[in-house]
Amino acid sequence: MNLTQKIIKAHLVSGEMIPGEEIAISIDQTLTQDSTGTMAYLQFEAIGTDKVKTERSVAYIDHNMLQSSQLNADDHAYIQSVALSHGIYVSKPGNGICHQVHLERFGKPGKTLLGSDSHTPTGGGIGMLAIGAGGLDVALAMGGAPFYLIMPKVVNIELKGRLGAGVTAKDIILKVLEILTTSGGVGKVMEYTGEGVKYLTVPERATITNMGAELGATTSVFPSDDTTKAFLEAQGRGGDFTPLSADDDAEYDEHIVIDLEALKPLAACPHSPGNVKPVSELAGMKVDQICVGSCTNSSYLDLMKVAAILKGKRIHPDVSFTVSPGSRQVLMMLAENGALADILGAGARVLECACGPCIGNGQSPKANAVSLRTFNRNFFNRSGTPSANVYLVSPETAAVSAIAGVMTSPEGVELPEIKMPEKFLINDNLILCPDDFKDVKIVRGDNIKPFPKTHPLASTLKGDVLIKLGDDITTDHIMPSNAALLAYRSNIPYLSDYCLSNCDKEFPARAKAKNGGFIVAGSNYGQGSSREHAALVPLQLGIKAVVAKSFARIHKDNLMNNGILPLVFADPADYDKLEEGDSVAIYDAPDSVRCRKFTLVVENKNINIPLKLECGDRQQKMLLCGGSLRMASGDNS
Ligand code: MIC
Ligand code: SF4
Repeated sequence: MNLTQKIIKAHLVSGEMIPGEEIAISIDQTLTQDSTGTMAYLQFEAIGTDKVKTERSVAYIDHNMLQSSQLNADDHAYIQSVALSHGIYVSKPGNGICHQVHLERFGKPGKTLLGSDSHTPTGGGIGMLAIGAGGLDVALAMGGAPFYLIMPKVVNIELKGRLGAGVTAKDIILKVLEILTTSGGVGKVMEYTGEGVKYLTVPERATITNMGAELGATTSVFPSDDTTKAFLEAQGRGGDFTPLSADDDAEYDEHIVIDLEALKPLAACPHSPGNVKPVSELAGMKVDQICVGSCTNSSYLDLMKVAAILKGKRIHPDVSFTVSPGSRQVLMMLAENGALADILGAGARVLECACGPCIGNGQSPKANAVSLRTFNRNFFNRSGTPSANVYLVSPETAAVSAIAGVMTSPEGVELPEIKMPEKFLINDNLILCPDDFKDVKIVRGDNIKPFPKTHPLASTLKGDVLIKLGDDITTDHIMPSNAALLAYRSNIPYLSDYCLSNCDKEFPARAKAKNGGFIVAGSNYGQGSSREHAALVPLQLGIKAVVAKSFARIHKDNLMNNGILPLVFADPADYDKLEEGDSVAIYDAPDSVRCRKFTLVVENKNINIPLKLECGDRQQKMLLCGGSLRMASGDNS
């Protein structure tokens, strides 16, 4: 067996491990973060479980940090109190980005981790089967329910040789993105093997598994070996180590070889992580802003490399350079060893240990800016500046470009040897253990509104095509996130006024005026974030179905969890037959769900379009009764 199959087998609750079949796995650990967490905990409360049923659940507060009014702080207080009162650990604001901190303090090889954030696969860097999901799925898992997924195909990515100077783990994952594109991982797990693995540290492996999310993959995983052991020991958690790898004769569904020696520094160009070019082709481009950080590249090792490049140098006067350390552990270690002074001395702006600019929470660049970021996503307007051009690069490319003021390749730049520490600085003062808190009262701010209610599937669904969208629509298009909107993550009625506003500002008003209707889209609809809000706001606006050429995994699950039909064209060419304003209907919707075949009657054109529903048996039942929560609570009202 390969490693993915081994971990799945050890957690299999139901189903057969045949790619494409629905399976259920038990979940050992969960994580939530605050921007998806408020909703997840409201749902968790609705399920009515007293104490969390997992081995370890952690609530992180790392996304909505601006606190420009009381709203964010109210949400933080709700999350802290609801978590502690249900046996869930809390990582307080300032402690760091969920994925970085989870890797440092909680992750365990061979365990399953379900997180309400699409970059949860970061845990694959230490051999976890770590999967991103909507908040509702995480809420159910916290209540002890298994997680349902389609048994993935397993792709073996064999790493040959060793990276050259200035070429990094970020360039490996950008290469994989160039090969597979942003939808090439859907329904698949990326499993890394080969001699190249042993030369990669845990944070480097985690950069790769983290950004595997951009492939649309279910998750990515590395073996757990001596490097993993040394990392866990350095975190004072040697006891959490288990060696894990694929069998020598393991079989895979696909095989990709990457020759690390031939790899060059790469960049993902606007506006997609899959739009990859060699840095050398972009060299000389004037740069206005550079941001180092995010859960992809903000580890101790990343920032030590940046510090080594910046030491004694000056950041170009035309560049605004920010650094957001991934965790307080990272920041404290840099402070202790002097590297922070090298970074500050060069002219960097050091931000909080949080997501920050990665989710558009501050640092929106100036109009038409070129911004280099070590992040994982450069979707249109995610930075908060619609005219900005964001390029995703390695920390090394970011640092050498910061000095030059133009895009510069770090190839061949020899850094002093930066070793993984034998002991990380351990200070868990901002982690709250639930056992230390008794009789916690749950605090609810005024901004916490109930989530929209779903209903059993109606027999006839009728309405207009309210919008026709192209390919690769991201959840950042569907539910934009920025400093102003993030504060309303627990207020769906408010957020619904911004649904799809990155595509058409009139959409919410049109949807309201028509009392809901249908969305039509191209392929890979809903790629990117796990935010359930991208399903909840259409639900609030009365969207009955999304008809697309194909869907991204997490968003499709979120739609079904909330009782919205994700329907696929039986013949993708039929996409061309539909236009905004068409009046369409589905008759006998429940029967259509039962046979997974639909007919979309386009009433104004007098044509019928065949559609398919691709889902498991449980999801079929869930759609009939109007979503996951109704099914879990047996609510038939
Ligand atoms: C992201 O990187 O897009 C986010 C913000 O972390 C999201 C979660 C969210 O929208 O709250 C994700 O990746 O799932
Ligand atoms: Fe935070 Fe960005 Fe990572 Fe999302 S991708 S968890 S916003 S740092």
